[in-house]
Amino acid sequence: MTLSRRSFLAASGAGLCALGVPSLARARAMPVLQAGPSSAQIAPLPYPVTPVWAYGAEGVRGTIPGPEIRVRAGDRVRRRLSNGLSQPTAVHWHGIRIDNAMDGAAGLTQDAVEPGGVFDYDFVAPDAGTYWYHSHNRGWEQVARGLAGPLIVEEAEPWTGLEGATTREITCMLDDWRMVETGAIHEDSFGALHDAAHGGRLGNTVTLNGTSDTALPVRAGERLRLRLINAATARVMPLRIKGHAMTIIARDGFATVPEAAEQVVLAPAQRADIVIDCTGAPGSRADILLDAGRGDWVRIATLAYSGEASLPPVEAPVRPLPEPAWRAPDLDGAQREELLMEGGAMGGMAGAMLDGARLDARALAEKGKVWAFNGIAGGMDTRLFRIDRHRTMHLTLRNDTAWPHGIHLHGHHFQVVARDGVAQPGRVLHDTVLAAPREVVEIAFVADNPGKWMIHCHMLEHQASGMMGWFEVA
Ligand SMILES: [Cu+2]
Repeated sequence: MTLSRRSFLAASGAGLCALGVPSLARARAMPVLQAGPSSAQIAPLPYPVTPVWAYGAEGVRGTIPGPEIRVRAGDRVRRRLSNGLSQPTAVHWHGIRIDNAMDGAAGLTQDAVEPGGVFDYDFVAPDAGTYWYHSHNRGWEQVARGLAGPLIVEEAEPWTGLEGATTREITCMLDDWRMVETGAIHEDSFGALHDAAHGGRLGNTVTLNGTSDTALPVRAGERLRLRLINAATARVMPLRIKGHAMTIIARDGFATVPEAAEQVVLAPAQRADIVIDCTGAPGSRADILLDAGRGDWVRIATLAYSGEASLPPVEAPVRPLPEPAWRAPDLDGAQREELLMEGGAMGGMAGAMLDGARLDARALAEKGKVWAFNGIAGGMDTRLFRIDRHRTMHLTLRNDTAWPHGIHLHGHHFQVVARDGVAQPGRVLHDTVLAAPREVVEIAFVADNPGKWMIHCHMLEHQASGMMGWFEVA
C-alpha cells in the first residue's frame, strides 16, 4: 500500500462527487468488516489453497491478511463487525489508545458477538503508527486461523517525501502457520496443553502478507519504509535483510530516535517500522531472513529489484518521525506494582488460585491452566490492580519461568524503564514487551485512559492457559 493508492482513492472520490453521487451519505454509512470462512494460498504451490477464517469487506471474501485499514492520526475508524463465523468473536484494535468500550476484549469491555450478529466499532485513532486488528475471542484459534489485518495510522502532516524520509512504504504482515500436508491448518493442536506449557503453538510455514516466499518489488536507489507486523500467536521473529542495513524508526507504532540495526526482533503482536536503502543492483534479489531458532536463518521472502536503472541514492541521514504526543511517567509519584509470571514446562510451579480455590499443578493442568500471574491462573475475571486516573504506574514484570513472554497492555503505551535492573537509555515505547526467561522488565506509563484494560501474554496459548488478567484505571 502506498501513498499513490491514497491519492488515487481521493481522486476517484472527487470524480464521484463531480458525477453527483451522494458522497455525504456514503461517508456516514458504517463500512462492514466481515469475519468468515475463506481460503488462501498460504503454502507454496503446488500445495492447494488453505481453508482459513478471514476478514473481508461486505460481500467480499476475506483475505490473508485482512484488508488494510488506513487513516490519518486523529481520524475516526468506523467498522461494523459482521460475524459470519460459527463461533462468537470480537475485534481488538491492537496498540490504539482507544476508548475502552471499543477495545474489543470480549468478556471484559464487550460481550462477544454471536454468529450472525454485528457490533459497531467507532473510535478515534489518536497516534500515527503501525497497528493491527485481530480477534480477541478464542484468539489462540481465531487469530491462528487468519483473523488479523493491518491498521495503519498515517502522520497528521505528511512525513513521506520529506528530506531524509522515504518515498514509498510497504506493509509487511508476518505470520506463522501450522499446516498439514494437504495444505490445511493443523486443527488437532488447537488447545493442546503441551504447546501451551512450552513456547506456544509454533508453526511450520512463515508468510509475509499471507504468502510463502513473497517477492516484494523494489527499485535500486529508493529509500523504503517497511511496516513490519508480527501476527503470529507464538513465534518470536528475529528478522534481517541480506546485504541491507536497517534503521528502526518506530516500535509498536511509536517513533523512536532512528536506530541503525542489523536485525530487528519482533515478539508476537509487536511491530517495527524500518527504513532500508535499496543498495542492490538492478535485477538482483535479496533474501528477507528469519531466525527459525538458534541462528538457523531461513529465507521467508525476497526483495526483487526491477531492471530499471538505479535512482540517485539518498545521502541524507534517516529523518526521524514526528514525536508522539505521549506524557512522560512521573516515576517519583508512581504506584508500584509487580506482575509475577510463573508456570510452564520446567517452571516448577506448585499451584495457583483458580476460580477462588487453590489447586496444585496437576489439578490446574486438568483444567487447562499451566501459568499464573501473581499466583492466579488468570481469566477474564482476574482483576490484578487498580490505579487512579492520571497517576503513573510503575510495573515490574518478573518472568520467573523458563520461557520468553510477550506481555501486552491494552489502552496505553508504556516506557521500558529497566531490564534486570539496568536503566534503558533513550525513551523506547511499547504496547507489547518481550521478557526473556528469568528476566525482570520494569515499565512505566501514565494511566490516563479510564476503563478496564487487559494485560496478558500475547503468546495466545499462554494467555488462554493462565497468563491474563486486567487492571482498572478510574
Ligand atoms: Cu507467554
